[in-house]
Order: sequence, then C-alpha cells, then structure tokens
Amino acid sequence: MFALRYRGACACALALSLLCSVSAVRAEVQVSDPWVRATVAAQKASGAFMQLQSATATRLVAVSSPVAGSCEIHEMSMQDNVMKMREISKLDLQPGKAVALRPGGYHIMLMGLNAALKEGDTVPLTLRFENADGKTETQEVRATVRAMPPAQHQH
Ligand SMILES: [Cu+2]
Repeated sequence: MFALRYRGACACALALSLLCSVSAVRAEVQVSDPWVRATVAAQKASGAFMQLQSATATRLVAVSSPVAGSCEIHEMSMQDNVMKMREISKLDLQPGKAVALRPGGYHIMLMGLNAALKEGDTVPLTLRFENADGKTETQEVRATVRAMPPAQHQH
C-alpha cells in the first residue's frame, strides 16, 4: 500500500515538474560558460562551474541534474590557513554583478553520479532561482564536460 502511494506521488511530481518547465517564466539570469569537471569511473562526485549575472536581485537556491543523485551549492573558504568547503543554502546575486563559480571558489557539487562524466559530454543542469518577492524560476543549462588537472578540487 505504501509502495503504491509512493509511486503515485512520484509520478505526480514528475508530471508537475514537466508542466512547470514548459510554462515557467524564463529567469533573467545570464549563465555563461557552464562546464563540469570530467570524472573517472569510480568517482562519485564532481563540480560544476559557470558565471552568473542577473539584471535584478535574485539568489540561486537549488540545482538538480539527471546525472547526479543530488546537487549542493558549495563555497570554499580559508579556515585556519586551510581551504575548506561547505554547503550554502543560497548564493546571492546582486543586480548587474557577475558571480563566478570556479575551482577554488563557489561551485555546484554533483554527488552520487550515476556514470563517469567524459570530456565533451553534455550535462543538463536545472538551476532554481528565488527573487526578492520569493518567486522561484528555473533555468535549464547545458554544461560541457572538461578535463582538468587533478588535485585542485578533492573530496
Ligand atoms: Cu564541493
């Protein structure tokens, strides 16, 4: 009984999300040069990077991708002379001010990868933004997988 109800809820959520992606107002956020670091077979996590710029105040509040079990927004910061990363619940965008997600800084963590990401592959990402009125908008991004030297971003 529980299993049936669960499956029903899932299908409903899927239908809703499909409906939303068709009717959603396009977010006013410019996404430039989105890319994802290539992985090797056993690697379960990777980082996604891009530049974000919005004409109006908004914030990135969630990310999802079909290639990952979950995605988190991370920031890197110096703590006692050691670079550490931690999850943040949102990334604020000031009007007209570009924010770079790059190795060593803000990034989107793709976790629970279901396959290796090979150079040249395309990774779809759905970015969810919440504006000052609390209204959310989603934006689809297609990130290119690029190989990068190892050891810059370890987990
Ligand atoms: Cu991270």
